Amino acid sequence: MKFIHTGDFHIGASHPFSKHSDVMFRRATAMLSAVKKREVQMLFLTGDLFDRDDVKVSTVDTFFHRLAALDIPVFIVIGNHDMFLRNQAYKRHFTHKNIHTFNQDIRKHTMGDVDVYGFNTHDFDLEVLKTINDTLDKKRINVLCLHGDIMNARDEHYLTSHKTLQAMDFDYVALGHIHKHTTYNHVVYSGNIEPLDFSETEDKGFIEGSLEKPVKVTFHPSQQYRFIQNQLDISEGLDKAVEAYLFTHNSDEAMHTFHRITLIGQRDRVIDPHDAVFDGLKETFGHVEIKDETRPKFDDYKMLKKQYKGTVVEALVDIHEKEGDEDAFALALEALYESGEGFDDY
Ligand SMILES: [Mn+2]
Repeated sequence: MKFIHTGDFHIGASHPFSKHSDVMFRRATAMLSAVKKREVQMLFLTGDLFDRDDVKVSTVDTFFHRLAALDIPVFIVIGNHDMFLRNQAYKRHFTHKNIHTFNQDIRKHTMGDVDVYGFNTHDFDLEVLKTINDTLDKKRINVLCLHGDIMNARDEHYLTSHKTLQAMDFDYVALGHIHKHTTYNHVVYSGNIEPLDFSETEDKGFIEGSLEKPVKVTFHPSQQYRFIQNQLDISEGLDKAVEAYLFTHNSDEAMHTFHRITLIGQRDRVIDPHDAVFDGLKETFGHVEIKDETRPKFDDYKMLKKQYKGTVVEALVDIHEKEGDEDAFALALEALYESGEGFDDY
Protein backbone atom coordinates (compact mmCIF):
# COMPACT_ATOMS: atom_id res chain seq x y z
CA MET A 1 0.00 0.00 0.00
CA LYS A 2 1.54 3.29 -1.14
CA PHE A 3 1.44 6.41 0.98
CA ILE A 4 2.67 10.00 1.02
CA HIS A 5 3.87 11.73 4.16
CA THR A 6 4.12 15.51 4.09
CA GLY A 7 3.25 18.56 6.17
CA ASP A 8 4.38 21.92 7.55
CA PHE A 9 2.77 23.70 4.60
CA HIS A 10 2.32 26.84 6.72
CA ILE A 11 -0.49 28.07 4.50
CA GLY A 12 -0.99 31.76 5.21
CA ALA A 13 2.67 32.43 6.05
CA SER A 14 3.90 35.48 4.22
CA HIS A 15 6.71 34.71 1.85
CA PRO A 16 9.55 37.22 2.17
CA PHE A 17 10.18 37.75 -1.55
CA SER A 18 7.36 36.36 -3.63
CA LYS A 19 4.96 38.84 -5.12
CA HIS A 20 2.13 36.42 -4.51
CA SER A 21 0.56 36.45 -1.05
CA ASP A 22 -0.79 32.92 -1.39
CA VAL A 23 2.43 31.10 -2.31
CA MET A 24 2.11 28.50 0.43
CA PHE A 25 -1.51 27.80 -0.44
CA ARG A 26 -0.61 27.32 -4.10
CA ARG A 27 2.28 25.02 -3.20
CA ALA A 28 0.12 23.04 -0.77
CA THR A 29 -2.55 22.47 -3.40
CA ALA A 30 0.17 21.54 -5.91
CA MET A 31 1.30 18.96 -3.36
CA LEU A 32 -2.24 17.55 -3.25
CA SER A 33 -2.24 17.33 -7.05
CA ALA A 34 0.98 15.32 -6.80
CA VAL A 35 -0.72 13.01 -4.29
CA LYS A 36 -3.56 12.48 -6.75
CA LYS A 37 -1.20 11.85 -9.66
CA ARG A 38 0.89 9.34 -7.75
CA GLU A 39 -2.16 7.24 -6.98
CA VAL A 40 -1.21 6.54 -3.37
CA GLN A 41 -3.71 4.94 -1.01
CA MET A 42 -3.04 6.99 2.13
CA LEU A 43 -1.90 10.47 3.05
CA PHE A 44 -0.22 11.43 6.33
CA LEU A 45 -0.24 15.16 7.02
CA THR A 46 1.93 15.82 10.04
CA GLY A 47 0.83 19.22 11.23
CA ASP A 48 1.29 22.97 10.78
CA LEU A 49 -0.70 22.84 7.57
CA PHE A 50 -1.73 26.41 8.38
CA ASP A 51 0.62 29.03 9.71
CA ARG A 52 -1.69 30.92 12.03
CA ASP A 53 -5.26 31.30 13.14
CA ASP A 54 -6.01 34.42 11.08
CA VAL A 55 -5.83 32.46 7.83
CA LYS A 56 -9.03 33.06 5.86
CA VAL A 57 -11.92 30.70 6.60
CA SER A 58 -12.45 30.34 2.84
CA THR A 59 -8.81 29.22 2.45
CA VAL A 60 -9.26 26.52 5.09
CA ASP A 61 -12.55 25.46 3.48
CA THR A 62 -10.99 25.19 0.01
CA PHE A 63 -8.04 23.23 1.32
CA PHE A 64 -10.22 20.68 3.13
CA HIS A 65 -12.48 20.45 0.11
CA ARG A 66 -9.46 19.46 -2.00
CA LEU A 67 -8.31 17.00 0.63
CA ALA A 68 -11.68 15.30 0.64
CA ALA A 69 -11.66 15.22 -3.16
CA LEU A 70 -8.54 13.04 -3.09
CA ASP A 71 -10.88 10.25 -2.07
CA ILE A 72 -8.26 8.41 -0.01
CA PRO A 73 -7.88 8.24 3.78
CA VAL A 74 -6.10 11.35 5.04
CA PHE A 75 -4.62 11.46 8.56
CA ILE A 76 -4.04 14.89 9.99
CA VAL A 77 -1.99 15.76 13.05
CA ILE A 78 -2.74 19.21 14.44
CA GLY A 79 0.50 21.12 15.02
CA ASN A 80 1.44 24.03 17.24
CA HIS A 81 0.73 26.50 14.42
CA ASP A 82 -2.73 25.28 13.50
CA MET A 83 -4.28 24.47 16.87
CA PHE A 84 -7.21 26.64 15.79
CA LEU A 85 -8.38 23.62 13.76
CA ARG A 86 -9.63 22.18 17.06
CA ASN A 87 -12.16 25.02 17.33
CA GLN A 88 -15.81 24.19 16.92
CA ALA A 89 -15.96 26.15 13.65
CA TYR A 90 -13.63 23.66 11.96
CA LYS A 91 -15.01 20.43 13.46
CA ARG A 92 -17.12 19.76 10.37
CA HIS A 93 -13.99 19.28 8.24
CA PHE A 94 -13.08 16.26 10.31
CA THR A 95 -16.47 14.63 9.95
CA HIS A 96 -15.80 13.81 6.29
CA LYS A 97 -15.44 10.05 5.87
CA ASN A 98 -11.86 10.30 4.54
CA ILE A 99 -10.46 12.97 6.88
CA HIS A 100 -9.14 11.73 10.19
CA THR A 101 -7.42 13.28 13.16
CA PHE A 102 -6.63 12.14 16.67
CA ASN A 103 -7.78 13.04 20.17
CA GLN A 104 -8.01 11.59 23.65
CA ASP A 105 -10.88 9.34 22.58
CA ILE A 106 -9.52 8.34 19.18
CA ARG A 107 -5.90 7.25 19.06
CA LYS A 108 -6.19 4.66 16.33
CA HIS A 109 -7.70 4.35 12.87
CA THR A 110 -7.79 0.99 11.14
CA MET A 111 -7.48 0.72 7.34
CA GLY A 112 -7.09 -2.79 5.92
CA ASP A 113 -3.96 -4.27 7.43
CA VAL A 114 -2.69 -0.88 8.62
CA ASP A 115 -3.27 0.72 12.02
CA VAL A 116 -2.62 4.45 12.17
CA TYR A 117 -1.99 6.03 15.57
CA GLY A 118 -1.41 9.66 16.35
CA PHE A 119 -1.26 12.53 18.78
CA ASN A 120 -1.90 16.17 18.07
CA THR A 121 0.88 18.38 19.45
CA HIS A 122 -1.12 19.74 22.37
CA ASP A 123 -2.15 16.37 23.74
CA PHE A 124 0.95 14.27 23.26
CA ASP A 125 1.36 11.94 26.22
CA LEU A 126 4.42 9.69 26.41
CA GLU A 127 2.85 7.36 28.97
CA VAL A 128 -0.19 6.81 26.76
CA LEU A 129 2.12 6.22 23.79
CA LYS A 130 4.09 3.63 25.77
CA THR A 131 0.86 1.85 26.67
CA ILE A 132 -0.17 1.82 23.01
CA ASN A 133 3.24 0.46 22.05
CA ASP A 134 2.91 -2.36 24.58
CA THR A 135 -0.38 -3.46 23.07
CA LEU A 136 0.46 -3.20 19.34
CA ASP A 137 -0.51 -6.10 17.13
CA LYS A 138 2.89 -6.70 15.52
CA LYS A 139 1.41 -8.72 12.67
CA ARG A 140 -0.24 -5.54 11.44
CA ILE A 141 1.51 -2.51 9.95
CA ASN A 142 1.60 0.12 12.67
CA VAL A 143 2.07 3.78 11.79
CA LEU A 144 2.45 6.61 14.29
CA CYS A 145 1.86 10.27 13.33
CA LEU A 146 3.27 13.07 15.49
CA HIS A 147 4.16 16.75 15.41
CA GLY A 148 6.98 18.09 17.56
CA ASP A 149 10.66 17.94 18.33
CA ILE A 150 12.60 14.72 19.01
CA MET A 151 16.11 16.17 18.88
CA ASN A 152 16.26 19.10 21.23
CA ALA A 153 14.79 18.62 24.71
CA ARG A 154 14.70 22.38 25.17
CA ASP A 155 12.29 22.88 22.28
CA GLU A 156 8.94 24.07 23.58
CA HIS A 157 7.33 21.32 21.51
CA TYR A 158 9.66 18.52 22.48
CA LEU A 159 7.94 15.12 22.50
CA THR A 160 10.51 12.48 23.42
CA SER A 161 13.86 11.36 22.07
CA HIS A 162 14.27 9.79 18.65
CA LYS A 163 15.89 6.85 20.45
CA THR A 164 12.70 6.24 22.42
CA LEU A 165 10.64 6.32 19.22
CA GLN A 166 13.09 4.10 17.35
CA ALA A 167 12.99 1.53 20.15
CA MET A 168 9.21 1.21 19.90
CA ASP A 169 7.49 -1.29 17.63
CA PHE A 170 5.94 1.06 15.07
CA ASP A 171 6.78 0.26 11.49
CA TYR A 172 6.81 3.92 10.49
CA VAL A 173 6.77 7.12 12.52
CA ALA A 174 5.66 10.14 10.47
CA LEU A 175 6.80 13.40 12.01
CA GLY A 176 6.22 17.08 11.41
CA HIS A 177 7.50 20.31 12.99
CA ILE A 178 11.19 20.20 12.04
CA HIS A 179 11.39 21.74 8.56
CA LYS A 180 14.55 19.96 7.55
CA HIS A 181 13.97 16.47 6.17
CA THR A 182 15.60 14.14 8.73
CA THR A 183 15.59 10.37 9.04
CA TYR A 184 16.28 8.05 11.98
CA ASN A 185 15.70 4.72 10.25
CA HIS A 186 11.92 4.45 10.09
CA VAL A 187 11.38 7.60 12.21
CA VAL A 188 11.09 10.35 9.62
CA TYR A 189 10.58 14.09 9.35
CA SER A 190 9.33 14.80 5.83
CA GLY A 191 10.36 18.44 6.21
CA ASN A 192 8.33 21.26 4.67
CA ILE A 193 7.59 21.50 0.95
CA GLU A 194 8.93 25.02 0.35
CA PRO A 195 11.67 26.92 2.18
CA LEU A 196 10.50 29.97 4.12
CA ASP A 197 13.76 31.89 4.59
CA PHE A 198 17.55 31.81 4.35
CA SER A 199 17.76 29.36 7.25
CA GLU A 200 16.15 26.74 4.98
CA THR A 201 18.61 26.11 2.17
CA GLU A 202 18.36 22.30 2.06
CA ASP A 203 16.24 20.29 -0.41
CA LYS A 204 12.50 20.39 0.26
CA GLY A 205 10.00 17.76 -0.72
CA PHE A 206 7.81 14.92 0.49
CA ILE A 207 8.04 11.27 1.47
CA GLU A 208 6.56 8.52 -0.65
CA GLY A 209 6.60 5.03 0.72
CA SER A 210 5.18 1.60 0.73
CA LEU A 211 3.46 0.16 3.80
CA GLU A 212 4.97 -3.27 4.13
CA LYS A 213 7.43 -4.84 6.59
CA PRO A 214 9.88 -3.17 6.62
CA VAL A 215 8.35 0.09 5.37
CA LYS A 216 10.21 1.51 2.37
CA VAL A 217 10.41 5.27 1.84
CA THR A 218 11.87 7.69 -0.68
CA PHE A 219 12.34 11.42 -0.32
CA HIS A 220 11.20 13.37 -3.40
CA PRO A 221 12.51 16.94 -3.72
CA SER A 222 9.71 19.05 -5.15
CA GLN A 223 10.34 22.64 -4.19
CA GLN A 224 9.74 25.50 -6.58
CA TYR A 225 11.75 28.11 -4.70
CA ARG A 226 15.24 28.05 -3.29
CA PHE A 227 17.14 30.27 -0.88
CA ILE A 228 20.85 30.35 -1.66
CA GLN A 229 23.68 31.71 0.45
CA ASN A 230 27.10 32.08 -1.12
CA GLN A 231 30.42 33.72 -0.61
CA LEU A 232 31.91 35.51 -3.57
CA ASP A 233 35.60 36.35 -3.58
CA ILE A 234 36.14 39.60 -5.45
CA SER A 235 39.92 39.80 -5.09
CA GLU A 236 40.34 39.35 -8.84
CA GLY A 237 37.94 42.19 -9.53
CA LEU A 238 34.32 42.85 -8.64
CA ASP A 239 32.93 42.92 -12.20
CA LYS A 240 34.62 39.67 -13.14
CA ALA A 241 33.43 37.92 -9.95
CA VAL A 242 29.82 39.08 -10.41
CA GLU A 243 29.84 37.97 -14.04
CA ALA A 244 31.13 34.52 -13.05
CA TYR A 245 28.47 34.23 -10.30
CA LEU A 246 25.72 35.08 -12.77
CA PHE A 247 27.05 32.55 -15.25
CA THR A 248 27.23 29.77 -12.61
CA HIS A 249 23.80 30.33 -11.08
CA ASN A 250 21.73 31.25 -14.10
CA SER A 251 19.01 28.77 -15.07
CA ASP A 252 15.43 28.61 -16.29
CA GLU A 253 14.33 28.75 -12.64
CA ALA A 254 16.60 31.65 -11.71
CA MET A 255 13.62 33.89 -10.87
CA HIS A 256 12.62 31.33 -8.23
CA THR A 257 15.98 31.58 -6.50
CA PHE A 258 16.73 34.08 -3.77
CA HIS A 259 20.39 34.91 -3.21
CA ARG A 260 22.29 36.23 -0.23
CA ILE A 261 25.79 36.90 -1.51
CA THR A 262 28.58 37.70 0.91
CA LEU A 263 31.46 39.45 -0.81
CA ILE A 264 34.85 38.45 0.56
CA GLY A 265 38.47 39.03 -0.38
CA GLN A 266 40.22 42.32 -1.02
CA ARG A 267 38.41 45.21 -2.62
CA ASP A 268 40.05 47.94 -4.64
CA ARG A 269 37.14 50.35 -4.36
CA VAL A 270 34.26 51.12 -2.05
CA ILE A 271 31.37 48.73 -2.61
CA ASP A 272 27.86 50.07 -2.86
CA PRO A 273 25.10 47.40 -2.96
CA HIS A 274 23.18 49.72 -5.31
CA ASP A 275 26.07 49.83 -7.78
CA ALA A 276 25.06 49.05 -11.36
CA VAL A 277 27.50 46.15 -11.33
CA PHE A 278 24.84 44.17 -9.42
CA ASP A 279 21.99 44.99 -11.82
CA GLY A 280 22.44 41.80 -13.84
CA LEU A 281 22.01 39.70 -10.70
CA LYS A 282 18.94 41.63 -9.63
CA GLU A 283 17.32 41.22 -13.04
CA THR A 284 18.04 37.51 -13.19
CA PHE A 285 17.18 36.26 -9.71
CA GLY A 286 14.00 36.58 -7.64
CA HIS A 287 15.87 38.42 -4.93
CA VAL A 288 19.45 39.51 -4.29
CA GLU A 289 21.06 40.66 -1.05
CA ILE A 290 24.67 41.84 -1.02
CA LYS A 291 26.66 41.63 2.19
CA ASP A 292 30.08 43.23 2.13
CA GLU A 293 32.75 41.48 4.17
CA THR A 294 35.66 42.45 1.95
CA ARG A 295 38.82 44.12 3.19
CA PRO A 296 40.44 47.09 1.57
CA LYS A 297 43.63 46.57 -0.41
CA PHE A 298 46.47 48.29 1.37
CA ASP A 299 48.79 48.97 -1.54
CA ASP A 300 48.49 52.69 -2.07
CA TYR A 301 50.76 54.05 0.61
CA LYS A 302 50.45 57.68 -0.41
CA MET A 303 46.70 57.44 -0.27
CA LEU A 304 46.80 55.64 3.09
CA LYS A 305 49.06 58.30 4.62
CA LYS A 306 46.92 61.07 3.28
CA GLN A 307 43.66 59.50 4.38
CA TYR A 308 44.91 58.51 7.83
CA LYS A 309 47.11 61.49 8.57
CA GLY A 310 47.90 61.80 12.24
CA THR A 311 46.74 58.25 13.04
CA VAL A 312 48.60 55.08 13.89
CA VAL A 313 48.10 54.00 10.27
CA GLU A 314 50.22 56.88 9.04
CA ALA A 315 52.91 55.91 11.53
CA LEU A 316 52.75 52.32 10.33
CA VAL A 317 53.17 53.32 6.70
CA ASP A 318 56.20 55.41 7.70
CA ILE A 319 57.80 52.42 9.43
CA HIS A 320 57.01 50.22 6.47
CA GLU A 321 58.65 52.60 4.04
CA LYS A 322 61.85 52.37 6.11
CA GLU A 323 61.82 48.65 6.98
CA GLY A 324 60.02 47.29 3.95
CA ASP A 325 58.67 43.96 5.28
CA GLU A 326 55.58 43.51 3.11
CA ASP A 327 53.98 40.63 5.07
CA ALA A 328 54.48 42.23 8.47
CA PHE A 329 53.00 45.44 7.15
CA ALA A 330 49.94 43.70 5.71
CA LEU A 331 49.39 41.78 8.96
CA ALA A 332 49.71 44.90 11.09
CA LEU A 333 47.27 46.81 8.89
CA GLU A 334 44.78 43.95 8.88
CA ALA A 335 44.99 43.60 12.67
CA LEU A 336 44.29 47.30 13.01
CA TYR A 337 41.51 47.09 10.51
CA GLU A 338 39.90 44.13 12.29
CA SER A 339 40.06 45.85 15.66
CA GLY A 340 38.74 49.09 14.21
CA GLU A 341 41.63 51.00 15.81
CA GLY A 342 43.37 53.69 13.80
CA PHE A 343 40.89 53.45 10.95
CA ASP A 344 37.90 55.59 10.44
CA ASP A 345 35.51 54.42 7.78
CA TYR A 346 37.77 53.27 5.01
MN1 LIG B 1 5.40 23.03 14.35
